[in-house]
Amino acid sequence: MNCNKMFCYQCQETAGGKGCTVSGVCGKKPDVAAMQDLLIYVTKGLACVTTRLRSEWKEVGKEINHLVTQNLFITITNANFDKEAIICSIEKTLAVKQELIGHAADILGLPEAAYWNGDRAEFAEKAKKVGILATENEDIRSLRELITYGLKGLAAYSKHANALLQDNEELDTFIQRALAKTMDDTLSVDDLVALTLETGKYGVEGMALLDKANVGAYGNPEITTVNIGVRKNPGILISGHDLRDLEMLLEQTADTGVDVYTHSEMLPAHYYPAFKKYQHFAGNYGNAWWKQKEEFEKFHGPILMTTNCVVPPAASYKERLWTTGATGVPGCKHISGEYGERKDFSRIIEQAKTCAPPEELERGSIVGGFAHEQVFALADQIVEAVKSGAIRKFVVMAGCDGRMKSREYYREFADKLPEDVVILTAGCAKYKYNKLPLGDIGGIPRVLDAGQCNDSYSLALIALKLKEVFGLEDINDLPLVFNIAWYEQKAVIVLLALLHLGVKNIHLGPTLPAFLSPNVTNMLVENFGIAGIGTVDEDLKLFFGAE
Ligand code: SF4
Ligand code: SF3
Repeated sequence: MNCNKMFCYQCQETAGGKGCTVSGVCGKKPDVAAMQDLLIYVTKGLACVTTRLRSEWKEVGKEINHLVTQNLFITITNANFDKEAIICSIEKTLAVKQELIGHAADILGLPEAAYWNGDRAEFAEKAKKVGILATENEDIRSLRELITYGLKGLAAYSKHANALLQDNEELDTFIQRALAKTMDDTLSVDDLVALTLETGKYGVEGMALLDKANVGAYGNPEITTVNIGVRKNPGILISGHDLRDLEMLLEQTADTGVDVYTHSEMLPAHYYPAFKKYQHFAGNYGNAWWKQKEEFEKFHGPILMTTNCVVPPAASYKERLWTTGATGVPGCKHISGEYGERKDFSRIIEQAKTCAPPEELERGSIVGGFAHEQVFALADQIVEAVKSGAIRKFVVMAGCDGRMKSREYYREFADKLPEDVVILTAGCAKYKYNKLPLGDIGGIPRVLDAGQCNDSYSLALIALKLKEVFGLEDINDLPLVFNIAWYEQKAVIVLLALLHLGVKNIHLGPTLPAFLSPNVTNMLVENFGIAGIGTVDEDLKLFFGAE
């Protein structure tokens, strides 16, 4: 199929709940969307080749695994808007693929993506033929995209672990095998459903790998009060999910008179013991990603985006926006650095020294750090509160925040929860309610924040621990409901991981993914009880029997 328009429906804010065809609601333009489509295509081609090489017992180097995960990460919503950077990644991938294909003894049966080669003059034409709509059967397309988006989220988590020098060859092998299978026209709907569930299994492994990497490097998160006001020094704001970048920035800013603030998904960094020694680690500034235009303006100092979510910047602060890793914005400066290398942030620090201190947005503090070990340490207290009836239920409200008005649902839902219900959260969804005065139950805060979206893994471990403590057979017998907000593809791998762990009846909102075809939606409803959301009052009644 030759598709002249862009087509992207990978995130929750997709235009009209169907697909972005003229320009992305996120700001992605058609030419960038086309290069992202081609990058996915050539990466899948490379994955076909590496999967064949592995089947011939040939080794595939770590740098190839890293190239695959980096390419997937680049195409995540709000990560990279820099067409030239994406074209360079396509060229690099093609060169690597051409070299590797020569090592295969047998190349029969490989799809066209494995062979295709071209130069940049041909990229735009080729991209028109390899986008999402190239798969005509809507169920096959739906499952291929569901798997691909899950793999993008998994690649992101895997890359963060790689940055801390933790690799899992089995995980990379799976990512590439699954990518290759999305190009295999002989696979049936049933085969792809099985692959979707297998992706969830590796989702758990990927989050476990990252958890191990984070805890190994920075210690177990612990209960922490984080300042949300400002100090008097100039500051650097660091956003995204990459803790290794934060560590390097904190080291390099020590004794420079420049403070470091976290933004959005970087907030949970404050919960790790290793970062507490930095006196200039000042607090968290602002809210979830989608408010960044207004908040970055007021920050006055440089902003370092380590991962999604980047909103294309206004001219007024573009000079102060820096990217690194998989992120990119045309016209913004990018800090490079390979795994294990020290990134040089000196230019950002020099810029910070010339900037005014951040403008105060709010005052006070928020509390978090309820990852698995911290919650296990409180287990007796929590179990007692459940047994005595002081805590009636838990509600998992992990996931993403976003700009749609319909997401006000989550603030209202949290606000109206019965007072004997505790929220378990992770990801940037929490900004809808983490500053509400929800209080505590016998000293246990009613919002228990485990950390970033990948720390949903902690929530799963906590649920499994409660199941064990209460001697239950099935995780679904716990006094626990799931009301998850999604936006981008990391939430897709979290969802698939929860399905793999046997969690049923997850409510997903504010809307169900546009990439789920009616048949695939039915499959998820029938097998897993997946549902959307209703009104706040309807859902409160459904979950808690409240009026
Ligand atoms: Fe549209 Fe979302 Fe794709 Fe951006 S990432 S183009 S908003 S579907
Ligand atoms: Fe947020 Fe982008 Fe998903 Fe990591 S920063 S949760 S949306």
